[in-house]
Amino acid sequence: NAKLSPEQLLCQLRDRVNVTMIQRSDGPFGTSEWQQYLPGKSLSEAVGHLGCCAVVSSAGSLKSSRLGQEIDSHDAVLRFNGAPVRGFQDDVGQKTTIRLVNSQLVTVEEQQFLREPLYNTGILIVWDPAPYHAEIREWYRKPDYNFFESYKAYRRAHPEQPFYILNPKMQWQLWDILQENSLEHIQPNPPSSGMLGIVLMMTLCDQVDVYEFLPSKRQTDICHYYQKFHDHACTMGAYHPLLFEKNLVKHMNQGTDEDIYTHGKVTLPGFRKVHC
Ligand code: NCC
Repeated sequence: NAKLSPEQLLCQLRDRVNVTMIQRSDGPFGTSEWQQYLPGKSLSEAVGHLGCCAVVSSAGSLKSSRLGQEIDSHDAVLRFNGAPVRGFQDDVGQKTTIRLVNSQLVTVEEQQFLREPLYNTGILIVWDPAPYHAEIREWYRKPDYNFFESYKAYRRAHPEQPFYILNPKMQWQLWDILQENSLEHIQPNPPSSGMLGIVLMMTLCDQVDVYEFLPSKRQTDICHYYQKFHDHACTMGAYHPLLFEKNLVKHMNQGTDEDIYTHGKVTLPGFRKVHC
């Protein structure tokens, strides 16, 4: 499963995955109505220059990890979907700089998304599965979940909180690299929020420490650290090509296997630190 060296792989990711947020210049978002909703500042302006960043997966293996302090010592922390910090600080920390959420959560769990104070901290980014290499216009007409009205409602309720829409082109640019670097055929579904978030942070930070994406010795069938629900697919993948994502991340790890085993921790360089 190692067609490219780790260095070559990092260069491919840096040069072929275009991580951008939807802007006014993106076709259907050029209307005067959308002008009021899309944030005025770019994401990089909103976060500034970030040194060391942490990506916190939602895996059950974070439970009893006591990684909270280490996670909070980073300049920025990325979390996913409805992953809480209240009541779990010892294991996952309390800082949330960016929260990446999927469009299903924003649409289907709309009432909770609009009401739950958990979402009011940090910068929000929503992503939606798009058809393979679709143009923005085509995706806009047929999103996987029609989250746009819920996005607008949230923006009206919280106009000061930065809230971006991830440009969907990135998911398939990343998927292509996953496919090219695995021997098996991968189902054509977009990468998980976790994998998208890792690459997002590699564009913003000098270094990215990822926690419990590659499971530690605490590996468990419990899906999330914040729920009692058991499902092996959460760690291994069903819809998302999670196993392939994890293989790719393992291949690029600049930390030690010991750190994976004890802390579930992988260290990746930011793209600014990658020289091709
Ligand atoms: O579970 P989820 O993911 O929110 O987890 C966020 C990311 O953490 C990594 N993870 C999670 C659990 C685990 N045991 N091991 C892990 O490595 C994954 O990288 C994952 O992406 C998603 O990717 O958006 C997902 O969202 C949930 C769900 O929609 C949200 O939690 C909102 O309720 C999906 N679950 C279902 O639809 C039932 C999940 O498949 C993917």
